[in-house]
Amino acid sequence: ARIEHHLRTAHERNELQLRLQPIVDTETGRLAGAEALLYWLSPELGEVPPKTFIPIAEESGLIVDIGNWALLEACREAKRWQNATGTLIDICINIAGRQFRDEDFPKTVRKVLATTDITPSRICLEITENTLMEDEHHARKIIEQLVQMDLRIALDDFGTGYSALSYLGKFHIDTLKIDGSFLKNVLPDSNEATLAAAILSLGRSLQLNMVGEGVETLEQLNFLRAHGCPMCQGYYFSKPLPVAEFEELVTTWE
Ligand code: G
Ligand code: G
Ligand code: MN
Ligand code: NA
Repeated sequence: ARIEHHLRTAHERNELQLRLQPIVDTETGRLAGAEALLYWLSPELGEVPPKTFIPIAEESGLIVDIGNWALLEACREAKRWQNATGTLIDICINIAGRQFRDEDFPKTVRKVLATTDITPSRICLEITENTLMEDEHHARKIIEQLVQMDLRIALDDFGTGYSALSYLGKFHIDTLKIDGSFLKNVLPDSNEATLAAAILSLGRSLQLNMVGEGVETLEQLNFLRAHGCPMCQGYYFSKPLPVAEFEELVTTWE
Protein backbone atom coordinates (compact mmCIF):
# COMPACT_ATOMS: atom_id res chain seq x y z
CA ALA A 1 0.00 0.00 0.00
CA ARG A 2 2.89 2.29 0.80
CA ILE A 3 4.44 1.51 -2.57
CA GLU A 4 1.16 2.05 -4.38
CA HIS A 5 0.78 5.47 -2.81
CA HIS A 6 4.26 6.53 -3.93
CA LEU A 7 3.90 4.91 -7.34
CA ARG A 8 0.85 7.01 -8.06
CA THR A 9 2.93 10.19 -7.95
CA ALA A 10 6.17 8.67 -9.25
CA HIS A 11 5.04 8.93 -12.83
CA GLU A 12 4.19 12.64 -12.51
CA ARG A 13 7.44 13.33 -10.68
CA ASN A 14 9.52 11.79 -13.46
CA GLU A 15 10.89 9.08 -11.21
CA LEU A 16 10.46 6.31 -13.76
CA GLN A 17 13.49 5.49 -15.85
CA LEU A 18 13.72 3.46 -19.00
CA ARG A 19 16.64 1.04 -19.12
CA LEU A 20 17.87 -1.05 -22.01
CA GLN A 21 19.32 -4.52 -21.84
CA PRO A 22 21.31 -5.61 -24.91
CA ILE A 23 20.02 -8.52 -26.97
CA VAL A 24 22.93 -10.29 -28.59
CA ASP A 25 23.43 -12.49 -31.66
CA THR A 26 24.38 -15.82 -30.10
CA GLU A 27 26.70 -16.86 -32.96
CA THR A 28 28.61 -13.63 -33.57
CA GLY A 29 28.26 -11.78 -30.27
CA ARG A 30 27.05 -8.74 -32.18
CA LEU A 31 24.40 -6.47 -30.76
CA ALA A 32 21.01 -7.41 -32.17
CA GLY A 33 18.72 -5.11 -30.20
CA ALA A 34 17.56 -4.30 -26.71
CA GLU A 35 14.75 -4.95 -24.27
CA ALA A 36 13.30 -1.87 -22.59
CA LEU A 37 12.66 -2.23 -18.84
CA LEU A 38 11.26 0.31 -16.43
CA TYR A 39 13.00 1.16 -13.19
CA TRP A 40 11.68 3.40 -10.47
CA LEU A 41 14.11 5.77 -8.82
CA SER A 42 12.20 6.71 -5.70
CA PRO A 43 13.55 9.35 -3.30
CA GLU A 44 11.79 7.52 -0.47
CA LEU A 45 12.38 3.88 -1.46
CA GLY A 46 15.57 4.02 -3.50
CA GLU A 47 15.92 2.09 -6.74
CA VAL A 48 12.91 -0.17 -7.18
CA PRO A 49 13.28 -2.92 -9.85
CA PRO A 50 10.33 -3.69 -12.11
CA LYS A 51 9.90 -7.10 -10.46
CA THR A 52 8.77 -5.23 -7.33
CA PHE A 53 6.60 -2.43 -8.62
CA ILE A 54 5.17 -3.65 -11.95
CA PRO A 55 2.88 -6.20 -10.21
CA ILE A 56 1.61 -3.38 -7.95
CA ALA A 57 1.10 -1.15 -10.95
CA GLU A 58 -0.87 -3.98 -12.60
CA GLU A 59 -3.16 -4.53 -9.61
CA SER A 60 -3.93 -0.85 -9.24
CA GLY A 61 -4.40 -0.23 -12.96
CA LEU A 62 -1.58 2.33 -12.98
CA ILE A 63 0.20 0.06 -15.45
CA VAL A 64 -1.86 1.38 -18.35
CA ASP A 65 -0.46 4.92 -18.10
CA ILE A 66 2.98 3.82 -16.96
CA GLY A 67 3.31 1.09 -19.60
CA ASN A 68 2.14 3.35 -22.40
CA TRP A 69 4.66 5.94 -21.29
CA ALA A 70 7.40 3.27 -21.44
CA LEU A 71 6.29 2.35 -24.95
CA LEU A 72 6.51 5.98 -26.07
CA GLU A 73 9.90 6.53 -24.38
CA ALA A 74 11.38 3.38 -25.90
CA CYS A 75 10.28 4.36 -29.40
CA ARG A 76 11.54 7.91 -28.88
CA GLU A 77 14.88 6.54 -27.79
CA ALA A 78 15.12 4.21 -30.78
CA LYS A 79 14.37 7.12 -33.09
CA ARG A 80 16.86 9.41 -31.37
CA TRP A 81 19.46 6.67 -31.70
CA GLN A 82 18.65 6.28 -35.38
CA ASN A 83 18.98 10.01 -36.01
CA ALA A 84 22.31 10.13 -34.19
CA THR A 85 23.94 7.05 -35.69
CA GLY A 86 22.03 6.26 -38.87
CA THR A 87 21.24 2.79 -37.57
CA LEU A 88 18.04 1.57 -36.06
CA ILE A 89 18.10 -1.11 -33.40
CA ASP A 90 15.35 -3.60 -32.66
CA ILE A 91 13.59 -2.76 -29.44
CA CYS A 92 11.46 -5.12 -27.36
CA ILE A 93 8.90 -3.57 -25.05
CA ASN A 94 6.91 -5.37 -22.37
CA ILE A 95 3.15 -4.97 -22.55
CA ALA A 96 1.14 -5.87 -19.46
CA GLY A 97 -2.16 -7.74 -19.73
CA ARG A 98 -4.24 -4.81 -18.58
CA GLN A 99 -2.46 -2.49 -20.94
CA PHE A 100 -3.00 -4.88 -23.86
CA ARG A 101 -6.69 -5.32 -23.07
CA ASP A 102 -7.33 -1.60 -22.61
CA GLU A 103 -9.79 -0.58 -25.32
CA ASP A 104 -7.58 2.33 -26.37
CA PHE A 105 -4.43 0.23 -26.75
CA PRO A 106 -4.38 -0.05 -30.57
CA LYS A 107 -5.11 3.67 -30.82
CA THR A 108 -2.31 4.45 -28.35
CA VAL A 109 0.14 2.33 -30.32
CA ARG A 110 -0.83 3.97 -33.57
CA LYS A 111 -0.26 7.38 -32.00
CA VAL A 112 3.16 6.39 -30.67
CA LEU A 113 4.20 5.13 -34.11
CA ALA A 114 2.98 8.32 -35.76
CA THR A 115 4.53 10.78 -33.29
CA THR A 116 7.91 9.04 -33.12
CA ASP A 117 7.98 8.18 -36.83
CA ILE A 118 9.67 4.88 -35.98
CA THR A 119 9.89 1.92 -38.37
CA PRO A 120 7.26 -0.38 -36.82
CA SER A 121 8.93 -3.60 -37.94
CA ARG A 122 11.83 -2.83 -35.61
CA ILE A 123 9.52 -2.75 -32.60
CA CYS A 124 8.60 -5.99 -30.87
CA LEU A 125 5.85 -6.07 -28.26
CA GLU A 126 6.35 -8.69 -25.54
CA ILE A 127 3.22 -10.23 -24.12
CA THR A 128 2.75 -13.29 -21.92
CA GLU A 129 0.56 -16.35 -22.24
CA ASN A 130 -1.58 -15.03 -19.40
CA THR A 131 -2.45 -12.06 -21.53
CA LEU A 132 -3.57 -14.34 -24.36
CA MET A 133 -5.44 -16.68 -22.02
CA GLU A 134 -7.77 -14.08 -20.54
CA ASP A 135 -9.82 -13.68 -23.71
CA GLU A 136 -8.43 -15.48 -26.73
CA HIS A 137 -10.88 -14.02 -29.20
CA HIS A 138 -10.16 -10.45 -28.16
CA ALA A 139 -6.42 -11.12 -28.00
CA ARG A 140 -6.40 -12.45 -31.55
CA LYS A 141 -8.23 -9.36 -32.76
CA ILE A 142 -5.77 -7.00 -31.08
CA ILE A 143 -2.73 -8.94 -32.29
CA GLU A 144 -4.04 -8.85 -35.85
CA GLN A 145 -4.36 -5.07 -35.61
CA LEU A 146 -0.80 -4.78 -34.28
CA VAL A 147 0.53 -7.05 -37.02
CA GLN A 148 -1.33 -4.92 -39.58
CA MET A 149 0.70 -1.98 -38.24
CA ASP A 150 3.81 -4.06 -39.07
CA LEU A 151 4.77 -4.56 -35.43
CA ARG A 152 6.19 -7.86 -34.19
CA ILE A 153 4.86 -9.87 -31.27
CA ALA A 154 6.97 -11.88 -28.84
CA LEU A 155 5.74 -14.41 -26.31
CA ASP A 156 7.58 -13.53 -23.10
CA ASP A 157 8.56 -15.89 -20.26
CA PHE A 158 7.97 -18.74 -22.67
CA GLY A 159 7.76 -22.17 -21.10
CA THR A 160 6.57 -21.04 -17.69
CA GLY A 161 2.84 -20.89 -18.43
CA TYR A 162 0.17 -23.44 -19.24
CA SER A 163 -0.91 -24.14 -22.75
CA ALA A 164 1.86 -22.37 -24.59
CA LEU A 165 2.01 -24.87 -27.39
CA SER A 166 -1.54 -24.37 -28.63
CA TYR A 167 -1.02 -20.60 -28.61
CA LEU A 168 1.80 -20.88 -31.07
CA GLY A 169 -0.63 -22.05 -33.75
CA LYS A 170 -3.45 -19.72 -32.82
CA PHE A 171 -1.74 -16.36 -32.69
CA HIS A 172 0.50 -14.41 -35.01
CA ILE A 173 3.66 -14.73 -32.94
CA ASP A 174 7.07 -13.82 -34.31
CA THR A 175 9.45 -14.46 -31.42
CA LEU A 176 9.73 -16.72 -28.39
CA LYS A 177 11.54 -15.34 -25.37
CA ILE A 178 12.68 -18.47 -23.58
CA ASP A 179 12.40 -17.95 -19.85
CA GLY A 180 15.68 -17.76 -17.94
CA SER A 181 14.61 -20.56 -15.59
CA PHE A 182 15.40 -23.08 -18.36
CA LEU A 183 19.02 -22.00 -18.38
CA LYS A 184 19.48 -22.10 -14.62
CA ASN A 185 20.86 -25.59 -14.68
CA VAL A 186 21.91 -26.68 -18.15
CA LEU A 187 24.24 -29.46 -17.06
CA PRO A 188 24.45 -32.22 -19.66
CA ASP A 189 21.56 -34.70 -19.24
CA SER A 190 19.71 -32.55 -16.70
CA ASN A 191 15.94 -32.26 -17.05
CA GLU A 192 16.27 -28.52 -17.61
CA ALA A 193 18.69 -29.05 -20.48
CA THR A 194 16.38 -31.59 -22.08
CA LEU A 195 13.40 -29.24 -21.80
CA ALA A 196 15.33 -26.24 -23.08
CA ALA A 197 16.61 -28.25 -26.05
CA ALA A 198 13.08 -29.44 -26.85
CA ILE A 199 11.68 -25.90 -26.72
CA LEU A 200 14.44 -24.61 -28.98
CA SER A 201 13.88 -27.45 -31.41
CA LEU A 202 10.15 -26.70 -31.47
CA GLY A 203 10.78 -23.00 -32.10
CA ARG A 204 13.13 -23.84 -34.94
CA SER A 205 10.62 -26.18 -36.57
CA LEU A 206 8.00 -23.45 -36.42
CA GLN A 207 10.54 -20.98 -37.85
CA LEU A 208 10.11 -18.63 -34.93
CA ASN A 209 12.74 -16.18 -33.85
CA MET A 210 14.03 -17.06 -30.36
CA VAL A 211 15.75 -15.17 -27.58
CA GLY A 212 17.27 -17.10 -24.67
CA GLU A 213 16.88 -15.04 -21.51
CA GLY A 214 18.87 -14.86 -18.30
CA VAL A 215 22.24 -15.86 -19.75
CA GLU A 216 24.72 -15.44 -16.92
CA THR A 217 27.54 -17.83 -17.87
CA LEU A 218 29.56 -18.88 -20.89
CA GLU A 219 28.26 -22.40 -20.36
CA GLN A 220 24.69 -21.18 -20.84
CA LEU A 221 25.68 -19.19 -23.92
CA ASN A 222 27.35 -22.25 -25.41
CA PHE A 223 24.26 -24.31 -24.69
CA LEU A 224 22.11 -21.85 -26.66
CA ARG A 225 24.64 -21.87 -29.50
CA ALA A 226 24.69 -25.64 -29.61
CA HIS A 227 20.90 -25.76 -29.82
CA GLY A 228 20.50 -23.11 -32.47
CA CYS A 229 19.01 -20.27 -30.42
CA PRO A 230 19.83 -17.23 -32.57
CA MET A 231 19.65 -14.55 -29.87
CA CYS A 232 20.08 -14.10 -26.16
CA GLN A 233 20.27 -11.61 -23.34
CA GLY A 234 21.42 -11.65 -19.74
CA TYR A 235 23.90 -10.46 -17.16
CA TYR A 236 26.70 -12.33 -18.94
CA PHE A 237 26.59 -9.50 -21.48
CA SER A 238 24.99 -6.69 -19.53
CA LYS A 239 22.28 -5.85 -17.04
CA PRO A 240 19.63 -3.33 -18.12
CA LEU A 241 21.37 0.06 -18.41
CA PRO A 242 20.22 3.67 -18.32
CA VAL A 243 20.01 4.97 -21.87
CA ALA A 244 23.23 7.03 -21.75
CA GLU A 245 25.21 4.05 -20.44
CA PHE A 246 23.62 1.78 -23.01
CA GLU A 247 24.72 4.11 -25.80
CA GLU A 248 28.23 4.20 -24.41
CA LEU A 249 28.34 0.41 -24.24
CA VAL A 250 27.02 0.05 -27.78
CA THR A 251 29.61 2.39 -29.28
CA THR A 252 32.39 0.30 -27.73
CA TRP A 253 30.73 -3.09 -28.40
CA GLU A 254 33.15 -5.83 -29.56
O1 G B 1 13.71 -6.70 -14.48
P1 G B 1 12.68 -7.55 -13.79
O2 G B 1 12.86 -9.02 -13.79
O3 G B 1 12.56 -7.05 -12.39
O4 G B 1 11.28 -7.25 -14.56
C1 G B 1 10.10 -7.84 -14.15
C2 G B 1 9.04 -7.64 -15.18
O5 G B 1 8.51 -6.32 -15.15
C3 G B 1 9.49 -7.80 -16.61
O6 G B 1 9.60 -9.12 -16.98
C4 G B 1 8.36 -7.15 -17.34
O7 G B 1 7.33 -8.05 -17.64
C5 G B 1 7.87 -6.09 -16.37
N1 G B 1 8.22 -4.80 -16.96
C6 G B 1 9.42 -4.19 -16.95
N2 G B 1 9.37 -3.05 -17.65
C7 G B 1 8.10 -2.92 -18.11
C8 G B 1 7.41 -1.96 -18.91
O8 G B 1 7.96 -0.98 -19.38
N3 G B 1 6.08 -2.18 -19.17
C9 G B 1 5.43 -3.27 -18.68
N4 G B 1 4.13 -3.41 -18.99
N5 G B 1 6.05 -4.21 -17.94
C10 G B 1 7.36 -4.04 -17.65
O1 G C 1 9.78 -10.98 -17.61
P1 G C 1 10.88 -10.42 -18.44
O2 G C 1 11.61 -11.47 -19.20
O3 G C 1 10.50 -9.28 -19.31
O4 G C 1 11.94 -9.82 -17.41
C1 G C 1 13.23 -9.64 -17.72
C2 G C 1 13.88 -9.42 -16.40
O5 G C 1 14.93 -10.32 -16.15
C3 G C 1 14.43 -8.03 -16.28
O6 G C 1 13.83 -7.43 -15.18
C4 G C 1 15.88 -8.19 -16.03
O7 G C 1 16.35 -7.30 -15.05
C5 G C 1 16.01 -9.62 -15.57
N1 G C 1 17.24 -10.20 -16.07
C6 G C 1 17.85 -9.87 -17.21
N2 G C 1 18.98 -10.61 -17.40
C7 G C 1 19.05 -11.43 -16.32
C8 G C 1 19.99 -12.44 -15.94
O8 G C 1 20.98 -12.74 -16.61
N3 G C 1 19.74 -13.08 -14.76
C9 G C 1 18.65 -12.81 -14.00
N4 G C 1 18.50 -13.49 -12.87
N5 G C 1 17.75 -11.86 -14.33
C10 G C 1 17.94 -11.17 -15.48
MN1 MN D 1 10.32 -9.22 -21.20
NA1 NA E 1 10.96 -13.13 -20.25
